[in-house]
Amino acid sequence: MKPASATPAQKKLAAQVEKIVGATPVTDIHTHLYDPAFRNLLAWGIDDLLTYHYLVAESFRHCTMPYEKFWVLPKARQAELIWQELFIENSPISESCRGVLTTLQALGLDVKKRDLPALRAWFARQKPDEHAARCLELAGVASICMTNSPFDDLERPLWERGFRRDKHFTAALRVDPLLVAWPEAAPRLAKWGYATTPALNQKTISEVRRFLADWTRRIQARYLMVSLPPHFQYPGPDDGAQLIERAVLPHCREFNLPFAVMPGVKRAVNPQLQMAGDGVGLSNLTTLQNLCAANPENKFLATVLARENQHELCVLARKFRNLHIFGCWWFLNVPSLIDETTRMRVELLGLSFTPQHSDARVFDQLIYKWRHSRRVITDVLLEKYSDLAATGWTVTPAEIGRDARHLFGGAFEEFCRR
Ligand code: FIX
Ligand code: ZN
Repeated sequence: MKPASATPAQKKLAAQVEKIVGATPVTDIHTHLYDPAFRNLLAWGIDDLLTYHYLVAESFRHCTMPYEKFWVLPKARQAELIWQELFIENSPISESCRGVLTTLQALGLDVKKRDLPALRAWFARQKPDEHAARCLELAGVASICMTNSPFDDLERPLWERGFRRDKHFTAALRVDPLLVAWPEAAPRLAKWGYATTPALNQKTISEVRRFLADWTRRIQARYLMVSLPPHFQYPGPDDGAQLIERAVLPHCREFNLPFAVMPGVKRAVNPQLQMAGDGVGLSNLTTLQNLCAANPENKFLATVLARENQHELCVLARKFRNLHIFGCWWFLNVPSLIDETTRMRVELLGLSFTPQHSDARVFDQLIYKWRHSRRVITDVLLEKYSDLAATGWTVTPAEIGRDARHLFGGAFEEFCRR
């Protein structure tokens, strides 16, 4: 908020930062969106917005229906229940609910009517390709990195068949099943023609590397990625740590790709909530420290789920130039925590990090995720530039533009190019 007593110079700076940060295109480095060629996996429109797993979890704060009865309902009926619980019977003030309204408003819809059938009718008239282009434009997003898993039975066949890539979408090779569930992954690799055994002997390791190389080439991966439970340890005797050491890290060095680690998720804390049932735990970041220290030729991207880990993560990034931290992930993606986290990162790291990714699963969510984050990032930058102005150091519009481009993808690209 601009103080009423702001001087003309302060007002000018505020207007410049607002305009420049607002207009800087974003490279969204982690999403769960797909290239339009993945027709069956595309999620967009009001019912997908309402049945987002963030909203499912919130609706069960109110809904007393047995979980299993909810899950057998068609998507439209689930959406109606969530709408009723979270928007009609309560004011939609949570970040995820507000996000739906920001999105609808940006698309030109009148939210105050609270008319779900009218919203549905509007979405039914949209052509998916045109709608997606409009969402990108309203969000100011230039490029989207997908999450691509060879272990996903819906996704894998399309990659194997091949398709013409959309220039807006880049790919990231997701390897969770390989690293956190090796006993189940090993026979799957064997079925796909890789001579792997559950025992991590030399033959198996070289076959895992062949698998990673094939998929890296096939999808043109920008990085490899894994989410990890809070207690994950590296180095260690466990399969996951062994596979990282002997297959993933040598592979990333060979292809000069970052390895993205996302520690802190406790999967299926409440399995009855299905995808909405994951939780958070405090991670032992000594694991990340060990990864960075023992592998200076590797590059690591990291985002950590627990708020309580954020300060230690910043300090680690000060110590290791092969570590690039990014995003306010999932439960951190709320304005108060984006503000706190971004402020701390700027104060400790300057501009050498990527403040946000959207994690969008529904195309329309790009609009709210980026509008809300842009607002907070703008405010943090303005405050920091104002502090500089108080010392006599004024930033030019060109410098503000350079800084914003850096935060919205430039720093990430530079890190990848190293
Ligand atoms: O592991 C991940 O990439 C997480 O982002 C997801 O699993 C999670 O469900 C999500 O959508 C968070 O925003
Ligand atoms: Zn994600």
